[in-house]
Amino acid sequence: MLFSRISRIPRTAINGRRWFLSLWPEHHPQFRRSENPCFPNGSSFKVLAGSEKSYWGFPALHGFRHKIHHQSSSIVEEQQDPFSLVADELSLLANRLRLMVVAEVPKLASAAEYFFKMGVDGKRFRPTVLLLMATALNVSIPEPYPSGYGDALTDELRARQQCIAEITEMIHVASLLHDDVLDDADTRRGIGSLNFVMGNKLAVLAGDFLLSRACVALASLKNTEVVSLLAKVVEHLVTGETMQMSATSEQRCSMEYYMQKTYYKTASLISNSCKAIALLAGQTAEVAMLAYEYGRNLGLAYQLIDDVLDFTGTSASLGKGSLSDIRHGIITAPILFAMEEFPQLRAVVDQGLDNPANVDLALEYLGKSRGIQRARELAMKHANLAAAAIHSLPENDNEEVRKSRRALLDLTHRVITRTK
Ligand code: GRG
Repeated sequence: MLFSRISRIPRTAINGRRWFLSLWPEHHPQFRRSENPCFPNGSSFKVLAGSEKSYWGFPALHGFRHKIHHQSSSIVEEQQDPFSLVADELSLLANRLRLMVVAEVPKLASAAEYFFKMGVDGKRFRPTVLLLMATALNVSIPEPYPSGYGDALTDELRARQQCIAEITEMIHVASLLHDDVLDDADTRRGIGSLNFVMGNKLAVLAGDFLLSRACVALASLKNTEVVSLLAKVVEHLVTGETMQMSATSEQRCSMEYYMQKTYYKTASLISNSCKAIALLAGQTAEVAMLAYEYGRNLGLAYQLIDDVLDFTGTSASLGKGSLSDIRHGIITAPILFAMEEFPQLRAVVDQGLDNPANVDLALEYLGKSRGIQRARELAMKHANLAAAAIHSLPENDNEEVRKSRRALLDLTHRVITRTK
């Protein structure tokens, strides 16, 4: 079903690389530079090609062929793994990030680079989405432009959009560093958390440092709308975290409160960054809103599944996850749905989940309820809304654009079937 609308797009000539965006502000001198705008001195380095790892514990889907029907004929479109579609660019981005977080003081330098090292740089979910969104929103360059002009503009725009992906990743990692301090976590991404290895003070400072580097990169884009979008995201991260730590009993047991907190903590960053990608491309407010809606719903679906996996782990059975949320007294969608079926669960939660007996009792209620299933269904609803946003984008017959849109649709499916 995901591909139903794509199948209606007429497949005519492929435009090659000469895409153009309607409101390109060509009078701005900063758009003339050819190097990445995040690097004031235009640093250059080797590009590592190829995919470094497989992601998310998904079944390998590299290059499976997806059959879609077009008018009377039946055509086969290559469905690529979304991550491998941008693998080369992700490697480039990872290298640039390592350069962007270099600090003057050695101690700060080693703290700041900690989660940008090869192998511990996470799933790179956000930059993948953003790079795919950048291609998905490209539109063809009108013909009268002199030869080569369109290519230069396209490269400039791509560099600016890559910069958004880098900023987003820096904000994400900064929030992880601070989160681990607040949670007193001892592991992250399979290694010791930075606070555990270097102490709370350095972890907080490294987070601040990453934020400051993200701000400098953001300022270099000289787009105040994009700056305020991402500044808002930082506010949302802090608000979401504070909502979680200061919730009253009433708020902790409210689905509305949980969804708002989830938007702030998880979905705001990806949704507003998707919007920033659209704005840099000079897209209309309608398209920017669709990009935002895609990111918002994908982010919500992602977190809902995260909350399910905390109970189930890779298997479908309850209690196989880390149970980290419930043991920390964090009430998530599965428990909230279980509470609707078994209101007596509220008293168990209120008695305190620092008591292991109450955790066991809560899990018992959850097991008897449809909580896990309903949380999955809610995730599916948001994944479908994300897919609907992609289907609503203006039609485009460029093969690269179509491929990226298919990859974004594919991600909506992967987000709800992931096992880690
Ligand atoms: C310093 C910006 C800043 C904020 C401070 C602590 C805090 C306020 C906010 C915490 C926000 C937070 C860490 C939310 C969790 C978001 C989340 C879903 C993290 C996991 O993301 P993955 O699965 O992780 O993409 P990887 O490791 O793959 O990158």
